[in-house]
Amino acid sequence: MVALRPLAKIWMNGRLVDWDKAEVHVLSHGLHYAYAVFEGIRSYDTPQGAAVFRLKEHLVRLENSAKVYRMKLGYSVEELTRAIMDLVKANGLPESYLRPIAFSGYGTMGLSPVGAPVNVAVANWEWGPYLGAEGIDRGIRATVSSWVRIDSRSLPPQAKCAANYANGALAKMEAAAGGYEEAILLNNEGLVAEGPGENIFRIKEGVLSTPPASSGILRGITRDSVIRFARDLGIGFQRTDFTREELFTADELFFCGTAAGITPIREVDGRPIGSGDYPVTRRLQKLYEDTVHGRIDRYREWLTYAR
Ligand code: PPE
Repeated sequence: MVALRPLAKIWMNGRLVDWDKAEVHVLSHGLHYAYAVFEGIRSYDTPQGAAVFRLKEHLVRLENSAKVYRMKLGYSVEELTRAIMDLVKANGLPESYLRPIAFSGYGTMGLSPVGAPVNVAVANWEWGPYLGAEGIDRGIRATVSSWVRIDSRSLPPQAKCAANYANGALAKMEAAAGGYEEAILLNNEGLVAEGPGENIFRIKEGVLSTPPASSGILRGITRDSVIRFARDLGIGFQRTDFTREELFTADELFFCGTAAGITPIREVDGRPIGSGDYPVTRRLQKLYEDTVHGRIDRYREWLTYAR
């Protein structure tokens, strides 16, 4: 959670408006039925100024989420790229979290959004690491949730729809009430899926693994970057399901996501994970930090500089 500190502007339906003027009606369709698809993106300070990490991939995922929900965004990836660049410049923060969102607006009521206008907005704000800077350093304590992850027969997890986050919020609140920092959700098969806002990775005997897209997860862009890093660093990697008990017996576990970065998990349901150091996780964390901050030529194509 973060307390929002207003910035100057929000991009809304084609133009930059003052932060306080970016309002919607209480009878907006999407508010009632969660007919909203969104993204979470970050800009980082680099030696060449503010740069947005893997912007194209995030916007393509937004397009795909909209497609699943038969939503017409009305803006192309190029137009949204321009909007995001204009916003980053207007608000002047080199490092920020960016939230594009498309949702059904005011005009009709009833479950079907057909006939309701689609609103598209992008805001940004200052947001430190999702699970805390201390979490990145020391690791966090997680619990396996009693809530089961949504699956593609009910609510397609690969479409980043607001509705999915009701499932995540139940898990997150349950974890917090039990004194844990984050939840791990299992899928309908009882296999590990992901966190409410993060993908999960396991390391055992030097081999990195993560559940496949079919396990009921959002196909994370950070997850994809980590897989590429593993390949480039020569770390063994498998896309494979794992069970709850394989969490407990891992040498290392970590969560990853745009908001969370790469955050080690030091304990699951009271069981310490591995020896408490995270040698493989640390290598990936360092490469990730260097990459997003534009310090590595090899991954420069993942950065879009604000100009
Ligand atoms: N799974 C879920 C369910 C998820 O929401 C995220 C992003 C990820 C995996 C990681 O995806 P990616 O960011 O592309 O690597 N969660 C966003 C935070 C959600 C929230 O607002 O809370 C994020 O990290 O931006």
